[in-house]
Amino acid sequence: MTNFEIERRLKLCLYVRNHPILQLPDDIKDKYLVGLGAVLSKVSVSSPVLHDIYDQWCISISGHTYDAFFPHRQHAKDALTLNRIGIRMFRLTYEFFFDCFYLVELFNPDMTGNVHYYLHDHICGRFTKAALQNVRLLFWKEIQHPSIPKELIAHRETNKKFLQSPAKRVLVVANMSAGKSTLINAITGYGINAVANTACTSRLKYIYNKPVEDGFSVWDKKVFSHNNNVDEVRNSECDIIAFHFHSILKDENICFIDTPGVNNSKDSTHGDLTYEAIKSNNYDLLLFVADGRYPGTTDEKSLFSYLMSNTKKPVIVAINQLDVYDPMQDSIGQTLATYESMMKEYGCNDSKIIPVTGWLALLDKLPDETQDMLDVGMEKMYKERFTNDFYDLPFYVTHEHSTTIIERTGIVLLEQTIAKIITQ
Ligand SMILES: Nc1nc2c(ncn2[C@@H]2O[C@H](COP(=O)(O)OP(=O)(O)OP(=O)(O)O)[C@@H](O)[C@H]2O)c(=O)[nH]1
Ligand SMILES: [Mg+2]
Repeated sequence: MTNFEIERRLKLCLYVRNHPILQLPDDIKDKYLVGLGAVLSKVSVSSPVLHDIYDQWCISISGHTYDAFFPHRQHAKDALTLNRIGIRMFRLTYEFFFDCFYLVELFNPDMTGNVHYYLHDHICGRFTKAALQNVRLLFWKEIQHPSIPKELIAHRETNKKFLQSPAKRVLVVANMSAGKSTLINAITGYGINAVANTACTSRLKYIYNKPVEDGFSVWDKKVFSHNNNVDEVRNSECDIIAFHFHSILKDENICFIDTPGVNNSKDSTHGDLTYEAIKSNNYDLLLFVADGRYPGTTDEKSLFSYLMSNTKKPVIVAINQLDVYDPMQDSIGQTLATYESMMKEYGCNDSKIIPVTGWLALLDKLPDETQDMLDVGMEKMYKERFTNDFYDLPFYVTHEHSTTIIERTGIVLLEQTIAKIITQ
């Protein structure tokens, strides 16, 4: 699979909340989904990728998979026969044809012609050919027919928005333990990245947004899987993951790339990976995470100087970990000034600079019931602390006061700034 195909597969949302057959009795659903498997496997020559898409669709509709992904003409024909509930007789023609075209289109948009050919020549009878033509027109010429269920059309539109083009990429770089992984967790709203005090991230990790809530799709050691448990995903060491962000960026076709800290003296491959990624310019925006605890160290200056000589993309400087500052001893204004002069020194005049605390922003976004007691206690204590205007982090840049804690952590301003740059 190419990188774009992997990305496309991961961003796919297959959870369908309002499929018209959801409320029907099990025997009708079973007949329908078994027939769907027969058509999809025939048209795709039993592709494992489409098999997987089909399984997700079945789970979403009936809660389980079917052992039915093999060519079977009679199964396909059965799905189009009349159903009876009480005195009501009906055929699920439009729904069935839509699903056949749609799932094949998600697998490979060039193959919808095969769907039409197979259904038209081998499956349809006299009562169903007109419906087939009407559904075909949607996938061929985007002509909508009133009998095609609106909720299914909406599902397709949602996916289309994200599948047509590659995601905008934000490369996140810093020295070790500046808080890159934590900040990405805070932006996405899930503790998806492993975080530690010691060198933690050892390779590039791609984190994609999905258009709607649909669990976690993971690409791990060249295998695709789907999972609903964030703890399992965090421990899976996967390289690519997609889920719906809990963020201002939730509607953006966007991907964050987490990188290893560059100044790991024990393992220089970490730095090499990140330097290569910076130099590749294969991203749309670079997010430099500065460690606010030690403003402008030699290591930080050296990385920043490398950036300025090697990137052609816009840069945001997020000064992280400002929650550790003490109003009696430290000055956030002073730290900002240190970074502003570092940026000037290396010829960077148009970068945005944003003070943040990724750690508190993440705690604020995570529901209490998913956190341990210690974090809940810390969150409470720090939220109280953040009522002090000293910790109104965006104020140091915008000079406008924010009221909510989440705004005060700076994460909202950071997300807004990212959105503005990638949509320009
Ligand atoms: N107090 C505080 N701690 C933070 C913040 N952000 C990160 N940390 C802590 O700093 C340590 C390092 O955070 P990581 O997110 O793993 O840092 P990283 O830059 O990804 O580190 P590497 O992957 O090893 O380069 C962890 O113990 C985090 O909990 C913050 O905003 N405030
Ligand atoms: Mg990390």
